[in-house]
Amino acid sequence: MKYANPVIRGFNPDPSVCRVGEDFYLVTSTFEFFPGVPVYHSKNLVNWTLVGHCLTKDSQLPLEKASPSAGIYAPTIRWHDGLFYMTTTNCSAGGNFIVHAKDPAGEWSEPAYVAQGGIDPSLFWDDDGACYFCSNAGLDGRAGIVGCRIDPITGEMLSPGVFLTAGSGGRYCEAPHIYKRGEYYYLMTAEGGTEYGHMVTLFRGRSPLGPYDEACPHNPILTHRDDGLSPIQCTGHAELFDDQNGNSWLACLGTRPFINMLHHLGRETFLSPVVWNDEGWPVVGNGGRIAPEMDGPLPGEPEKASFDFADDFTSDEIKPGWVWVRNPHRENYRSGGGELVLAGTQVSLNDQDSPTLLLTRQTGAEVQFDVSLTRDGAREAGLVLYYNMDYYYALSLREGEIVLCRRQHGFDSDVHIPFEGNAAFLRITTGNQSYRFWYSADGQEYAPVGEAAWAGLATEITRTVSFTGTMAGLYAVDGESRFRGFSMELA
Ligand code: 6LW
Repeated sequence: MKYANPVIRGFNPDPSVCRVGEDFYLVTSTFEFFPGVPVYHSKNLVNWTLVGHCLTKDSQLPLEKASPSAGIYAPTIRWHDGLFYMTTTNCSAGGNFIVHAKDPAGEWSEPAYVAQGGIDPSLFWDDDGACYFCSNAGLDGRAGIVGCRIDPITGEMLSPGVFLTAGSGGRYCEAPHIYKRGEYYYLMTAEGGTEYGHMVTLFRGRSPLGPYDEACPHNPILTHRDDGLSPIQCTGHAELFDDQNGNSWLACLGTRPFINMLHHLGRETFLSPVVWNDEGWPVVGNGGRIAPEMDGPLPGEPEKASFDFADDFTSDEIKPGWVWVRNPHRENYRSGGGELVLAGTQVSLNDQDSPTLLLTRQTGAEVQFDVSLTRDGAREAGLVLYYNMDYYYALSLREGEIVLCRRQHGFDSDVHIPFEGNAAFLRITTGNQSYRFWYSADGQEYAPVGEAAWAGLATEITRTVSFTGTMAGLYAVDGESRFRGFSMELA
């Protein structure tokens, strides 16, 4: 059966998957955004529905003053004996922890913190019921993967950390996952860093804590590092799993650089079929590469997928699919009756804090965003393309003017257009690798405000290392504003 990659579009990196019967659950990392760690469900591995988040309470996910691309790093989801477990790292507060739940849609437990450091924690249960934990903690000055036995409910380490592997020679050996297959324990890692040299490597041994001294002869089992012309790049950080029919699959992160060597939609989730060779090693996709269109024995017929998003604000709840930056002040967001009321505070989009800002992932490069608003008391309110507090394009309605602010880490450029009135329609379209910004008084005739390059929101141009992707959002500063009819439509 043919299907299209990526299967989950927009900023959704570090996929981890578990299966319960015929149901698959997938989680991704969320950094400074809240709620943390979305849980997607699928029956056919191609169409994924957001069913909830693992970290929905401030007590589970303290993000106060979290730096951009700090917060929640790669998660692992597992199911064992009637319970779901998710382990991840809060790089801003507390380090590695495990939460558990009966229902993956929530609620999940409070975090059980784990003493072992490093990022990319992972859990593995052996046939005897013993649970193992591994992360890229390094040991005695040696970088690499370290594992121990653990109590997954309390987070208590039940054995000292043991060095499992340093990888195959690439930098940043991380993303460890242990699997048992036949007589072997397999340890999969990512190496090379999450950028253009990213890769997935595999090792095996005879016990869960190693030694993992046999490397896959065709390592790396997945990489696009030598395939600069591929529309998919940076593939790595993967999960290997079987479906109910015994077919194997790999979910991984990758990027779509719509501009040469620059990507602005974040790292996304891709799927590849896997076959095992006679020596007991997996062959991923097309000889270790994946493609925008692939063919495989899916466990269910794929349906035509839509990656559009819209909200008419008729629900009293903030609709799933919206997220906040850092812990939100929930009283500043009111949805219902066809309107979203945002109560702006003194916190602006530039602050390492919690502005009044509601965001959704941009899922395609060619896209149109629309919203209308009435600026009641807000000093500034509008529609923003937000990468992080240092990189965004904000189209706003202010007293007597429409303003486009293009923020580039201290090198801002603004366009000001006189506009009388308290209500406006705002629109963003795309063309020639740029965003185009528009406004209208009546929702019929739109006038241009200006343009901004996609490249300005690309991960590769951020001044500090960043791991996230462009989101579209609604915001207000210093007073209230009412929004109606938000939509993101892909071309
Ligand atoms: C993640 C690490 C990685 O924890 O990037 O690409 C880090 N892989 O495994 C942030 O997503």
